[in-house]
Amino acid sequence: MLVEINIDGLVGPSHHFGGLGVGNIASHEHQHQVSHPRQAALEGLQKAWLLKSLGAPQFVFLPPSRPRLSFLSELGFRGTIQEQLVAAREDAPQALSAVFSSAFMWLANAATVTPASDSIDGRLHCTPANLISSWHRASEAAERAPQLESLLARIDNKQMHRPLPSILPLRDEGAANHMRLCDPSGRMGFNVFVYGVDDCQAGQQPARFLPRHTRAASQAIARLHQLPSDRTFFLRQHPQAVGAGVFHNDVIATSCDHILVHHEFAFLHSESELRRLEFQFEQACRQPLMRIVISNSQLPLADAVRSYLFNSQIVRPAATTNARADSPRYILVCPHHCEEISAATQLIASWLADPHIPIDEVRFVRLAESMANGGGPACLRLRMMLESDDVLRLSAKYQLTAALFDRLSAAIERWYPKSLSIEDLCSGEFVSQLQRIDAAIRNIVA
Ligand code: SUG
Repeated sequence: MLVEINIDGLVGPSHHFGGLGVGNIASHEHQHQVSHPRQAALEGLQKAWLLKSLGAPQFVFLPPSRPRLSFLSELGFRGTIQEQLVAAREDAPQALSAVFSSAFMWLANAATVTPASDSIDGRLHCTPANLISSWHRASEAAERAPQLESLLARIDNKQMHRPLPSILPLRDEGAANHMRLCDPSGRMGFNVFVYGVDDCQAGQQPARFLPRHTRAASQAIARLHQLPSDRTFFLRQHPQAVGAGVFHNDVIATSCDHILVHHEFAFLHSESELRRLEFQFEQACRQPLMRIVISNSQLPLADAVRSYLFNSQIVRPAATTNARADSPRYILVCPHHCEEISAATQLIASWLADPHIPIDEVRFVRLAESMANGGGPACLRLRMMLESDDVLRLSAKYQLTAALFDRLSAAIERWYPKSLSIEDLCSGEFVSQLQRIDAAIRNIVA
C-alpha cells in the first residue's frame, strides 16, 4: 500500500508582497502592501498541523536563509549592504524583493516526484523545479534540493535528478502542474502533466501572461522519471484560464487517488486525452476514474481564482478511521475564502450531499497572508506517494511532531516581525534581525 505524505514549507520571516508572481492576480493586487510574517507563518504551520491531526504523515522544511545578498552584487550593485538595498529599491525593486523572497513556502512548486511503482526502472524519481519564470523563485531549486536529498537519504531505490536546464523553453513549476491518479492501493499510478505552452511563445497568440510551464519541460520529466507512455498524459492549460489568473494547474484542477476534479476551462483541446486517461484507468484499476467537471456556470473562472476552491487538499484520513480501503472516504481542506464566495460554498455543499462523491467533511483553513500572494492550502505542500516502509525511512528531523510544532510556534511568536513594509527591506538592521532569526530557527531542528 502506498501512503501519501505532505511536506510543507515554513514561511520565512521576510514574507512580503513583492507583486512578482507571473500571471498571479492576488500577488499583483497586493504588491507592496504591508505584510504580516508572524501571522503568515502561524497560519501555514497550523494548516500543516491540521493535516497531521487528520492522520496524514506531515513533514516541514525550514526556510532557506534570507537575504540573498549575493543576488545584488551579481546585478552590479556596490557599496555597503544598506547602500545596495537602497539603490535596488530605487533601480530594481524586483531584485530587492527577490533578495528577501519567502516564495519558497509554496512547496508544491519545489519538485515533481513520482513513486517507484510508476517507473520502468522501479525507482522513486524526484526533479527539483527550475522555476525560471520569475525574478524571485529561480534560486529555490538549489535551496530545496539538499533538503529533499536529506529527507529521502535512507530510501535506496530512488533517483534524484538535477533541475532541468535553465532555458526559457524548459520552464518547470513542479508538482503544481502534475497530478497523479491511482487505484486505492496507490500502486497503479497515472501521471498527468499540465503545461501552458509547447516551448516558447513563438508563433502563438500573444498571451496576457507568460505561461510558466512548457510541454517540453513536462516531457523531459516524464522521460527522466521513466514513466511508461500508456500511463502518462499531457494536457494543455486553457489560455482563457491562464489569462484569468490561473498561473498553475492546481488553481483550476485537483486530484487524489481515483478522483479528478477540474473546471470546464482547465484544459484546451484535451477531451480525447482525458478519454484515453479514463479508458486506461478503468482497464488497469478495474474501477472508473471519478471525473468531476465543474462548469463555468457553477463556478465562473473569476470565482475559481478568487476562492481557490481547486487548491483545496483532498485528504484520506488515517487507515484506522478509514477501514474500507477499497472504497476510501475523504475530507476536503479548503481555503477560508470559499466560505465567502457563494458559488464555491454551494458546490462544496452539493459534493457533501452527493452519495456518489466520497467526501464526507469539509474543514476551512485561514491562510489570509498566503492567499494574498496567490497560495492556498495545496500550494503550501509537496506531496509524495511512498511505500509505507519508506515513510519510516524518512529523516525524522523534518517530521512535524507536537514538540516541533510547539517549538516552531513559540519561535515564530517570539522572533518573526508582526508587520513588514517594502521600506523595512532596505534597512541594515532588518538584515541583522533576519540573521538572528535564521540562527534561532535552525537551532530548533539541529
Ligand atoms: O509563484 N506567489 C507564488 C504563489 C505560488 C502558488 N503555488 C501553487 N499554485 N502551487 C507564485 O506566484 C508571490 C510573491 C510575491 O509577489 O512577493 C508569489 O510568488
